[in-house]
Amino acid sequence: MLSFINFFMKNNELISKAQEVLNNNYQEKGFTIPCKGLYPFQWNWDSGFIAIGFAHFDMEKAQKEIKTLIDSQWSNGFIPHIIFHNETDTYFPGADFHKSNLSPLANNNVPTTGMTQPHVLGFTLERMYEIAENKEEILDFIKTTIDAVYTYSLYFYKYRDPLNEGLAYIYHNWESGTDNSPIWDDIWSTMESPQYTFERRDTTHVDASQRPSNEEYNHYLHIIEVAKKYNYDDAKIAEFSPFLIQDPLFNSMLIGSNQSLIRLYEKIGGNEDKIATLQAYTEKSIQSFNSKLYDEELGAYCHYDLKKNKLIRFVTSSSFAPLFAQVPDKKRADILVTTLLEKFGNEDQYLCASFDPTSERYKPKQYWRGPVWINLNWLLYHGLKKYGYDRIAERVKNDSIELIQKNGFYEYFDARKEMHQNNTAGYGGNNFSWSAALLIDLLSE
Ligand code: 2M8
Repeated sequence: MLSFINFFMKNNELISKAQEVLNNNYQEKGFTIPCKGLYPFQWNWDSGFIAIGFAHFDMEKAQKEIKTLIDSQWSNGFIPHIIFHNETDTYFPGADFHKSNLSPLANNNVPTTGMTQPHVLGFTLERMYEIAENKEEILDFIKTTIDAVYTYSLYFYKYRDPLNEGLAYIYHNWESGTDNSPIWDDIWSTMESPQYTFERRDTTHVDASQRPSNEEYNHYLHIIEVAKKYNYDDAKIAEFSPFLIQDPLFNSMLIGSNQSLIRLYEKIGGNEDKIATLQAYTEKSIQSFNSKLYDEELGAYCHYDLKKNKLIRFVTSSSFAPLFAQVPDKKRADILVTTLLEKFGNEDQYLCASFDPTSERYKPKQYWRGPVWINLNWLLYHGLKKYGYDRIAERVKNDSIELIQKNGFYEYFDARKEMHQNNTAGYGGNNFSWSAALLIDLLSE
């Protein structure tokens, strides 16, 4: 009995701390920064996860977060990756570099980047609905935002799917959210990017050895220069960008968001045309996803390089995101989970490393090249639950909680259990918003 009470006290303490992190990162203009110093603006997919956390204790802030993000939408439905609400020179590259106003379609009210991030807005709205006590009030809010989110979904099918397959491409590694994943290494090795003169800011906030290299930043900047040359025109980007990838995480988020939008439109009533449109696109997406992005030999979904016309044959935490969007049938899901356990699931490892720990490219302390990320764990937890892998889902959830309990609300964590003896195996930024937000959500389950 006593240990049961202790357990609850510990969790309540953790929830209070998580709420404090979110409140401290919340800004007057109605959005939440991912982390003080390191990320001083509003980021697209961070905002979705953050809103889910706020929904548990401050629905007004959760709604504001979504509203502020949606207000940055461009006239073609696109919602950008960073919204530069405020001026600060503590982040590079900022608004002056991205120059969103080169595009005639850009938002006139606020400078942004000209790229996007994984589409989490649809399932964020649905999760907010599930959490809300007052269903009528939250549905009223959803009614005011859902069409913008629907237009965002359609943007991908209209402008990011040149082969008309139902699969969206990304043209920059920052669009993937998994910035310096080893997946991109072979693309960098074929690119001859200029050596730019620039001053990194991220490495003044956190340990430089855990961040991408300057060499990698040259490539990141070069792709943006190509997009700027064509005023962020999607068709031109599809033709000329050296980086063009169909990413399994990105497309799973799009499909998962569509599925949520369908269910929400059904709750609202009417909107049959929008439901039918979403259903048609989603079915097509799932079909192509299974025929094009699955690698039989690896037993996992992979990234597809549209420039080289081939799969990039590595397993990452993104390989399991299709479970969240119910892309595989049960038979294939079984194979996927076997791959997960074989490669990532040793008892001496926390689930789930961001890159295959059995690969030579695995770097357990380096950002998206190996550490565990709480948002990917949250997606994996829900994906596993949807297929009834409850025991493994519980493991992912408990690992996530333990990582935060031991180290604090870090941006990413070492997957190797042996590294956690001194509780110093949380890396990157501290008091990181989505780690706090999703912990609140996981503990509410
Ligand atoms: C990281 O990315 C930004 C660029 O978008 C950066 O390194 O400066 C990634 O982890 C990304 O997924 C995340 O949204 C962002 C803010 O947390 O940081």
